[in-house]
Amino acid sequence: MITLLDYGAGNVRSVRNAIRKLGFTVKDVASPEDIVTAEKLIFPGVGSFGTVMERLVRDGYDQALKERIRLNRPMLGICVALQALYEGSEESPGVPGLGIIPGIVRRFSSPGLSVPQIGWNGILPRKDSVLLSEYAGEKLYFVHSYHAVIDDRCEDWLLATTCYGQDFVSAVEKGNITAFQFHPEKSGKAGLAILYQFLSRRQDAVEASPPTRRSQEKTTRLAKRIIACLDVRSNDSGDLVVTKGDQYDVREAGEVRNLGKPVDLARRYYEEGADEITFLNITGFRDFPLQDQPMLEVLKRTSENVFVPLTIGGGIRSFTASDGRQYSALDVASEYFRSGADKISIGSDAVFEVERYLARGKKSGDSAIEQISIVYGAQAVVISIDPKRVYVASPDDTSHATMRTQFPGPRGENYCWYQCTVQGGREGRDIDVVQLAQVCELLGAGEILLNCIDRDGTNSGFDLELIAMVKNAVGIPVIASSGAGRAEHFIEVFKATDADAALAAGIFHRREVGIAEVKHAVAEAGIEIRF
Ligand code: 1PR
Repeated sequence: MITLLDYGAGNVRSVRNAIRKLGFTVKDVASPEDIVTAEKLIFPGVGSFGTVMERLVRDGYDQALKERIRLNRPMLGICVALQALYEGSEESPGVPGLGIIPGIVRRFSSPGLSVPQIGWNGILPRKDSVLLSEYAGEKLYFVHSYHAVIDDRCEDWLLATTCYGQDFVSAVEKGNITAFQFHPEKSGKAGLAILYQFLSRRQDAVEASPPTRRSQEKTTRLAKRIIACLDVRSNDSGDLVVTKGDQYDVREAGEVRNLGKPVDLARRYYEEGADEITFLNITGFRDFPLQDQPMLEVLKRTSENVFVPLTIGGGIRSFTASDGRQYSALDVASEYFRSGADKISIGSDAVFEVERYLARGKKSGDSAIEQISIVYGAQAVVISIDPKRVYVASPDDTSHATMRTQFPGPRGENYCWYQCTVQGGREGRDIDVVQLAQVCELLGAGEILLNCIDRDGTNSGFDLELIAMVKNAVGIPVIASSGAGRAEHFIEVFKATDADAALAAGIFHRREVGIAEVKHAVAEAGIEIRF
């Protein structure tokens, strides 16, 4: 029996599912007493440092955790839970942490580094631990903007370090208390193997730790991610299907293309090695997602068997239901997180919000991006952009950010800008992709999913000019999307731009190119990848 500390701040469903998948039963903490007495406790850290600490204090859980740690009863903390063991964090100045480990958690700030760190990185074990005894050196999934600093005062806690711009603490352990900055429940089979050690180990096993496998490597590297994307909608018979458009047109001979069932395809991509899976509810803009039970069900069922990060987009905005009840974008996002999503992606609503920001000249404080980012952390908020090329003869012909293109327009125009669209590309707005990306970053978004309507479904390769332009304009990770047709296109996008991840749909759905084939080709080209 494993006890789970769910304080309602995010996706705890994945941890719960991972524990169940490994054959254990889960009990929820119902009182501070449960925290102290549980045989084994998992403390998943989701949300911002301030939100986590506020909820712990509100429920009297902070004191109970301190007591449990004093008694050295087995506990595994994940992500922000590791940070909560420290005295405080730059993320939430003035909010005290549990103060078990000396020091303040800092923000990543090396020049040129995408923040948050999102993706698969390695760890360098610094001492033996039962939990890492089966760890075979694979990469594990990290998602965070803040990190614990290596400090002589914490030597007795240091279990592993990782490099991202600088070396930081990626795991701590003392006696029966362990915490990881990475997410074992989202780290595929390698993560589940580590989690299993915690779930199954005897309480006295720390003394008998077998040696942890040590890498010859002196550093670790974040891998470029390969993401499989599933555009989902109901077909004309009302079944929820994975579809795929050509430049966003998903109908063929009048029918919505049906490329498979969402849950089955997601599972297939997990088995084939996808680093993340993204679901886009492509008609979400016109339906109210909380009434779209099948979509929530897809997420719930997928998260039972898929242990890599899941992103869901489509329809994340405020809404008034037919009974007059108001739902905020945060309500919609919260339901998605509760159903198993790790990140949500906002499309149309982000464009409208940026228009409001530009008209007002300041933040409103109540935009979907700000609200969700404050509660769940920037890393949980992805902006899905659907841009289209607009050609101009000269940069003077528009007020938008233009670039000289290698692919002149129909009338020989040598310049273009990228117009943002809403409602699945149906409507263009007077706003360009650089404005959108920069304002969304300012409002608290943690990642950009950069589609391209001109390239979508064409198999002609990513729009490298677009990707380089956006990546150079922001400090958050950018996922290159649209146009992948061959494994070489992935090599090209990682060599020609600083894209953090590359996403494809059509080639994977039609089995034209496999995820493993892409990964091997990218690795052979000398690019860091996770297998
Ligand atoms: O506006 O917040 O409701 O979100 C709607 C979401 O649905 C947006 O993320 C938008 O990109 C997406 N969407 C809407 N309509 C379509 C459509 O295709 N008709 N799909 C659509 C966008 C684009 C990619 C695609 C890549 C890779 N899909 O995600 O998967 O282009 O494809 P490829 O590898 O086959 O070239 P909101």
